[in-house]
Amino acid sequence: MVVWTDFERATIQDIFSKLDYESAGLNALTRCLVVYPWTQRYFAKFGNLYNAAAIMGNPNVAAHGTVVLRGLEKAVKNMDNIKGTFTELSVLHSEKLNVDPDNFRLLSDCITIVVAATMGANFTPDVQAAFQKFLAVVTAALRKQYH
Ligand code: HEG
Repeated sequence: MVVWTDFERATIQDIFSKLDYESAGLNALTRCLVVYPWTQRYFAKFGNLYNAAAIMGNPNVAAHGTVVLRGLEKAVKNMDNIKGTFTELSVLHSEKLNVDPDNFRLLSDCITIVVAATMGANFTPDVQAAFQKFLAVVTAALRKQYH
């Protein structure tokens, strides 16, 4: 089981309590689809992903960015059982969506960049370490049902 310090717990709760899910979700997913264009293959039904402007203005990308962050919120609320919380989501990504699990880290890094850009100087090295630990645990949970 993952051990969280009080600082880590407080930091994660604090970041999510202040997060604007709509804009952070859109910005993180857009960044992922632009910087790692092969991730677009999973979102064929989203319509026009032709270039950065099209991705940024695509309402399906915006909606899905928010869905991802709402998914992360579940982990924030269940920090002592993230693996259990994401069992079904892991099966979905593995067996139905066939998402290459390496992509979890790529999207996680995009989320980190967006959060860092929003927090500015408050995104200290300690805060960064706590946030990246949280995303690493989420990624491990999402990978768990792959075989
Ligand atoms: Mg995934 C669906 C969360 C990474 C591709 N993703 C979903 C859903 C959630 C979610 C909550 C909705 C599940 C449902 O409808 O029951 N995704 C989620 C998280 C992360 C992640 C928390 C990692 C931080 N997803 C991820 C990555 C890809 C991907 C890296 C592909 C590059 N997700 C994906 C697709 C769908 C979901 C294609 C289905 C979208 C749809 O049908 O609208």
